[in-house]
Amino acid sequence: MQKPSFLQAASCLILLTLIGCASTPQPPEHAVQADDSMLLPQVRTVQEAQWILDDYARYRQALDAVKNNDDLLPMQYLATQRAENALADAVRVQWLASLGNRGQWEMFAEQYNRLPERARTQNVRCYQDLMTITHSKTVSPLARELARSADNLPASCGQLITAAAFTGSLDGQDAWRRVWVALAYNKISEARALAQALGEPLPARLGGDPDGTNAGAASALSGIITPTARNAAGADERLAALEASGSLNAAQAAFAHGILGWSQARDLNMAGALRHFQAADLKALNDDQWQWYARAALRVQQWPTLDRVIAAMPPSLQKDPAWQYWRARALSAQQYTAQAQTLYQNAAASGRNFYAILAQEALNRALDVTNNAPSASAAQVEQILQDGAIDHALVLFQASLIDGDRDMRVAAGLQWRYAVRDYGEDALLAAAQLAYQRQFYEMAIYSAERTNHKLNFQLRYLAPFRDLTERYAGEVGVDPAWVYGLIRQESRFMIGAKSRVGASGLMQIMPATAQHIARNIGLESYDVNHMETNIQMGTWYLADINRSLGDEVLATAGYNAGPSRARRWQASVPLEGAIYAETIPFNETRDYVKKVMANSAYYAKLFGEQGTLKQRLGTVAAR
Ligand code: BLG
Repeated sequence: MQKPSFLQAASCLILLTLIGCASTPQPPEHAVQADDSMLLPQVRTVQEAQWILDDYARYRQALDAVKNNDDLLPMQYLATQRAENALADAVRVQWLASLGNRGQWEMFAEQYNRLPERARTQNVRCYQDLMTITHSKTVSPLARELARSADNLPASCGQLITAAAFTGSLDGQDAWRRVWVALAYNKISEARALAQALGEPLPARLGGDPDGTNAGAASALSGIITPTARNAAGADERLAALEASGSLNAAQAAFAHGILGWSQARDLNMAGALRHFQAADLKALNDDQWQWYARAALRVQQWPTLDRVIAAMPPSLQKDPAWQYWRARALSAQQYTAQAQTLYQNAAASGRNFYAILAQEALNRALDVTNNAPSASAAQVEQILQDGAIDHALVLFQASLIDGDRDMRVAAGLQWRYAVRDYGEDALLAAAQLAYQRQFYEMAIYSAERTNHKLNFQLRYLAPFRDLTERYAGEVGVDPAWVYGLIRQESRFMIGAKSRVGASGLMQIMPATAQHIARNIGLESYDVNHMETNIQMGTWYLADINRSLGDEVLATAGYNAGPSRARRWQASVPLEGAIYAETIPFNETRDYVKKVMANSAYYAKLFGEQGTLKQRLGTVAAR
């Protein structure tokens, strides 16, 4: 084992403990080799490291204070910052939201001006423009643009639109559509405030019959489009009855169809969804609705419809590799081979995502995992260490390992991302190597993934703990490439990872699931955060679901959303794996399954396994 670096030693000293300070990782078989010169002592004093840790403590206090609407601590914290950095941005963003929410405009204006452009969130921008309207009655282009959108916006943007409506400067059609959008997203008070600003308050009881006024129509629409109304029986019939009696105008009825189509598509009632979408106002669809329109056509494999839907999507969505790929499929199903090839090429060139891989396979190209750039030299890695922001991130990371402080590790990640934000490709690869060296695996992957031309697959697809993973995967008979694909997506190899809902460790196991697993494999006491236990439990669970569902795609969905949901999402006919994955109703699980399967394809290739992603996705049996 190599000696701990000065960085490690300093952190340990500061925290007055010598246990748990990580040693230099042993590189996995296929990964870049550690280079002694990367571990040279750094030009940092213990005092400097201590300053960083104290600063972190103040950062936490400032964030807590913001939650309690206390302005003093964030102010003090920001005043002590020596340079722009990610943690300061994070505090300022939270504080600005709190100031905006309380209408503390003087302080807001001062802090907003200090927040770098790139850190300005939509929420904070809306508060900024709300301040302007409040003071000068000037309606911003942002307010007008947002009023035309059908997106679910932060509350501050809702307030901005309402304030703009008060000045009488919004297009009436747009503004009323925003009332309907608010109702569809169950933001009833926002809908009421906006209607009031438009001079037609909504009735106290919503859902009544339309009476020819805007407020009456909105009230009637709410009986169809709010989450409760659209999930209750009879929404289709209510809309049909109002249309038949001519009591909704065309825009109102078409809006309601767009919401019912969206809702039924997410319930996997694709025939109903397509009927509604065909009667919808396409200009009033948001991106999520457009994508569900396409998914509805995809799941029932109506290729000409799918082709038309994608062709009508906003340009930014058409450029999404998912929709390039599916349009290519739709075109090739209709024998438009040449157009399909062009779209496959575009999707294939989009990087290394799920659809880029499928598009490459459609073009008969094998997955390429050859590194096309030499490993970073020791001097390049040493250069990265000179970056103050990297240094800051590493001190936090190292300290976070000592007592397993996850929040501190997250803060270290924020600083790391900030540090590499403008790095060129060589510097990114050197940073990835450095992060790998320090076992800061999530940032090794993050940095390596930011390159577009110079590719290092061993850093992108790290495979630490190889002996353990292969052993447990072998014991339960699952493909180690699949397990790695899953771990990479679950935790980025962070041993102490914990999700917002309480899933733990490398394989992100929930407490109740851990109990179920332990009972089944006869573990009496266990620590789900223990690296080996976590891999043992996770691989057993994956294999168990795979046995009962009989399919890697279903099992991956089941691992994340629960096996019974994965089963419920099967269709009454067999479905191509990619179609099943693309039409999973939960955003988290849909994204997860595509990423796990794409990762697995890369790991399989790196581990020398045969087969394509398409073969791996296979066909999901009928329910
Ligand atoms: C999974 C469980 C399933 C469980 C589902 O939740 O956890 N899987 C594991 O624990 C390995 O057993 O199914 S159930 O038993 O039928 O209920 C549903 O409850 C875990 C998921 C949850 C998810 N990660 C593994 O994929 C998670 O933590 N999501 C939150 C992400 S974030 O923090 O909000 O970003």
